[in-house]
Amino acid sequence: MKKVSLCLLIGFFFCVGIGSCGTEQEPVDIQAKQPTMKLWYDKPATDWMSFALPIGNGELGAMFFGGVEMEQIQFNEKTFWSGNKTKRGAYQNFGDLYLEFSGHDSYSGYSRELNLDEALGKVTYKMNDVQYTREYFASHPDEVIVVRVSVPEKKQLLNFFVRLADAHEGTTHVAENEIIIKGKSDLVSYEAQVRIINKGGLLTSDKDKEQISVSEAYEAIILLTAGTNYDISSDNYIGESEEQLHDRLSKRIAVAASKSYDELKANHLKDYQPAYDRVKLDLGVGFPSMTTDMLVRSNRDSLYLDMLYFQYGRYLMLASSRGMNLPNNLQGLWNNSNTPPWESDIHTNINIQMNYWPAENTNLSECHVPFLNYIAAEALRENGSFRQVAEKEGLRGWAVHTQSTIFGHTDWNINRPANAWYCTHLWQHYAYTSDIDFLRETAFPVLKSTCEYWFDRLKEGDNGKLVAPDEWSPEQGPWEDGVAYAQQLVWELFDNTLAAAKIIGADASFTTELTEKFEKLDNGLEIGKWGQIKEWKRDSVNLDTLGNRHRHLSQLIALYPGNQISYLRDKTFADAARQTLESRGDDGTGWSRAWKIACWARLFDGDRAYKLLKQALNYTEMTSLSMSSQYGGVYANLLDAHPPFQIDGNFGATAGVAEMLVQSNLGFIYLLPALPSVWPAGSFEGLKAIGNFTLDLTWANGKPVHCTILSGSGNICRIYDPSGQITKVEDCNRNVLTLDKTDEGIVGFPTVKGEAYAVFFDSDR
Ligand code: FUC
Repeated sequence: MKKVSLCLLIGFFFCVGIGSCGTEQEPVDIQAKQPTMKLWYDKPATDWMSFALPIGNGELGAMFFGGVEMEQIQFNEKTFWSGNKTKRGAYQNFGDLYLEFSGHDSYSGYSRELNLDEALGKVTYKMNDVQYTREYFASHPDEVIVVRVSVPEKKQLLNFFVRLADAHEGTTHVAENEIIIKGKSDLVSYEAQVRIINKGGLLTSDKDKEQISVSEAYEAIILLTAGTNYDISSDNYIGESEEQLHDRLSKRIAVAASKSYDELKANHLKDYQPAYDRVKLDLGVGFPSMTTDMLVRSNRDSLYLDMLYFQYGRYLMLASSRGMNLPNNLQGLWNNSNTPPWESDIHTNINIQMNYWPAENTNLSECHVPFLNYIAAEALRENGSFRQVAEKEGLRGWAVHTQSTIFGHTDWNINRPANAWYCTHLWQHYAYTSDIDFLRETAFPVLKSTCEYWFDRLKEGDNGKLVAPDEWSPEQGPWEDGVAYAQQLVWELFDNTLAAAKIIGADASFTTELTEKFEKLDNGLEIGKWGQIKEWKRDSVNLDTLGNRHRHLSQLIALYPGNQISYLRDKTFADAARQTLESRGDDGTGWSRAWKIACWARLFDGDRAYKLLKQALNYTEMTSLSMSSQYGGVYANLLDAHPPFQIDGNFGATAGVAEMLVQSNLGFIYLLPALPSVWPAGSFEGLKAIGNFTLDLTWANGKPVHCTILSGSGNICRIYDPSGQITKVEDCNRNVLTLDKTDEGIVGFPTVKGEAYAVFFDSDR
């Protein structure tokens, strides 16, 4: 900090020349030249799942079709669920906003796009020589979805009807410039409001037809907002009365309506872009001339598609996980059914976790927080259902079943190890941010309570080690003691909690018990008959066979997202993990393919990880539910296909790409650990490493050339450099640092919080 001001005193130009300190100027300015990131099409969408395009502000989301005569904007809000504390229920479709442009049947030059750089949808076409333009965005600061329809030169040619359709049996109220729908589900009351602001022309409302017509305008702004009276902090999950909900939404839309379109858009960009722009990826190719559906359908080898799919995951994260303390669900935020597959729920045996795999390392830590706060709220809720699951078994702590809802309801097969898996997310947030207050206040109470659950639950197995009794390997095989899935997750829990206990200085009796139990714990790593990581303890389980292509990789938790298996730790287990992955095959449901990207990246096999990335980008039109491993992939709108649409595969693939570029899970940074041969040169900006380091890197011929590391917390920085490629590290004043090198090839240097360091490489080595 001091050095920043000194630099400012000396003068900006001098500083640029020599490099300065702090975040303002980096010693080596790496600029990834990422082309425009945009999905685009030359036709309107005809199918919601595979063609419509998603926008969202973290809580409120919509899918726009871009129909010319009839625009359909289906929308959702994260808290609109059926069900209650005791009834499972499902995430609900909220409704549709329709804009009907009668007579727009012969048009030309149609384009429909979703620009990720601006989180902005756009539809343009020409009719009778007039250009019609629509823009769509979901504003986080103004809490509304904004649609603008316009024609140039103030030609008063806009004539269309606006309707708001409730996906339930609520009431509709039409006033001069607004439409309101409201009603009640099992527990929550809901309401949506639309406000129309016309420039030129006039608005006429038709109460019978429940629509408003816009006539002879040259511009119209349509604002949409929606919500329910759900409140996670309340005992019964309900906060406001219906009137209070109505007042809140009315105020929200009135404030938004008082702002100009330019102001709303500027607010949106100012909010979105700083977060999205933190990370850039440049693989050396430009924006392609073909539509996105053609790209994914017949040009899957495109490197642009790799960058786009990577950034799409980050876009979807910002669009579905900000604000309220609820995680994005199986479909993130977007759902057009009142009976969606698996209730579009919070699914605990891979899906919800995968949704957050890219949150920390792709520099969207704040998007992780809604999930983390949800975990803390439910795990520690007095008399909450998660605690009751444990209580019923006579245990302390908490546990969940495989399915769960926003009302704490949890059912279907008990999934005890999920509590440990959830805890790894709490720990990761600390590991990446070094936020000790978060660790002490939010994470640790949950970690401790979860450990207590397992202290009570574990028993001594035949091998004298502590094993989790009666467990399942999702989602196949028998229930038995010491299943790899449970052991490996409890191992991560104990490992993380012990580290946390030391950092915050937890009470000695707990730490001692944890240390003892950890030493006795079976770590879930055993090699089986065909050289695999065993999924079950007993050899007689007839599913633990070569060629079992089951979609879950539960016995490989220790490889990814866990940390026990690595070629840098123990070759035998890494080889066994490879054997297991080979046996599972390269197909799978959408999320299964995505998981395999990260697994191969952890085995440092870039080309195989890349093959899986392309497998994840397998074009499909299959929208009905299938458990078969052949149909997984993506739709034309690049939403992941389980099938059906399930967003975990999007997030998993983004995390997988990040894992190919940087890993930091073993106590040091490994740059380009799994670079595929098709990415020989490139650069990235802004990926995060554990210890709160932000990395920019340029590489050529498959090797690092320059790296800039911003130290967010002043931790010691350690980089894996087995072949001695690092020639020097300079601080922001170009002082060459003395490096500490270990026999294992790890180069370390102390850092100062807020300062950037330049790492230079000899790429001939
Ligand atoms: C898990 C998976 C399924 C599906 C479901 C939502 O149970 O095994 O493939 O993704 O979650």
